[in-house]
Amino acid sequence: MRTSPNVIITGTPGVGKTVHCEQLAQETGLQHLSINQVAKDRGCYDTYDNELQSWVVDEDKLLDAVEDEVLQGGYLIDWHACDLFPKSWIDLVVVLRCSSTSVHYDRLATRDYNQTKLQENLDAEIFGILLEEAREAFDEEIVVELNSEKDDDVESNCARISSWVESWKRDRANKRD
Ligand code: DAT
Repeated sequence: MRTSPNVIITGTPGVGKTVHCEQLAQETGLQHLSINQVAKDRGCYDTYDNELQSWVVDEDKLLDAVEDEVLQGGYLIDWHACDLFPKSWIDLVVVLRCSSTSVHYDRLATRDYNQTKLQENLDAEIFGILLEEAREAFDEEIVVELNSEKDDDVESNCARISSWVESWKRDRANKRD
């Protein structure tokens, strides 16, 4: 049984997954598992999508690559998709949102994205695609939507997630006693 939870931090590119995970790793001691990095380091890429300027991940390879670690518990899983992870691995799914399209645009404009990729990401955020995917893949009570527009949001979101992690650990410890 895990003694530390696994938390998915998901959302459209540019919503703030990396900044949240870095701060949360410090606050909670959970480990930041950047799936982009894992896929790159462990050769989980399949093909390259020229139009979207991105590598397509082989999901089976990726799950095999992280399974042993994630099953130990204590990971912040940082990726734009969440519905591939088995339900039994995951204790909380945080979907970050950027409710201002102009703020989101400004963040993505600093990246080297072509017009198709930029627009696709802005649209995905406007339509809440990743929130919908998370709600379809996991039980509704473990899916939390949090806004990430200002610095203050990062602080309050991380405080909220950290306190959830602490109470999850306390509950688990009590169950073991
Ligand atoms: P992601 O990992 O989801 O692609 P990121 O963490 O790299 O996103 O954030 C993209 C940029 O936006 C980065 O410069 C940090 C900034 N940012 C994200 N969330 C923010 C927030 N709530 N307040 C201020 N800046 C934020």
